[in-house]
Amino acid sequence: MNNPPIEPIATYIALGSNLASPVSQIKSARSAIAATEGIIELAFSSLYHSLPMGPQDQPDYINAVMACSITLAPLALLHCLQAIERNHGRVRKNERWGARTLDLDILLYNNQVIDLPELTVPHSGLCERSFVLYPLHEIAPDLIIPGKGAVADLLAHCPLAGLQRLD
Ligand code: 5RU
Ligand code: CA
Ligand code: CA
Ligand code: CA
Repeated sequence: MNNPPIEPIATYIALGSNLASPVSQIKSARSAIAATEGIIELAFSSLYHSLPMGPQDQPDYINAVMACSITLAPLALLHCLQAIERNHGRVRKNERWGARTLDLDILLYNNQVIDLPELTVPHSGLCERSFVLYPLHEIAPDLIIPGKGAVADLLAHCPLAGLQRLD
């Protein structure tokens, strides 16, 4: 058996877009993720408008975070999310951290620490990025990040950096 059934796992997924109607991209991605076999949506944050971090010569972003219950192994989840990115017009460029129609990152997979060439969990940028911490805190205020501490404490040390919650 290549994919033995597993107990449902709590996972948090970050969504981001800054090309081709970002709000529509995020809403469509949410539907596509929830429609995937082996994934059930538990919670979805507000949408947030954010200034680009890293390379700044690109459009502003829309970001959000989704909590799911899943019965997929970590790499199977990653491959599902990459397929959804491609279906939303994501084109991989040589440029690192450039503009994209859709970016889906696995932030957490239960309390597991995963260190594979393709996948690092908890996500490496999680603790410094306001566009991840604020929506994550909105849907999981008591969450502890393995090896990093409480989301509430990380957030208290993270500048908003232009982040705005949309209604
Ligand atoms: C360096 C620092 C590189 C922070 C990256 C997003 C970073 C972004 C996003 C906003 C990137 C990775 N800025 N910059 N939202 N992704 N606001 O989703 F995040 S590139
Ligand atoms: Ca589903
Ligand atoms: Ca990202
Ligand atoms: Ca990514």
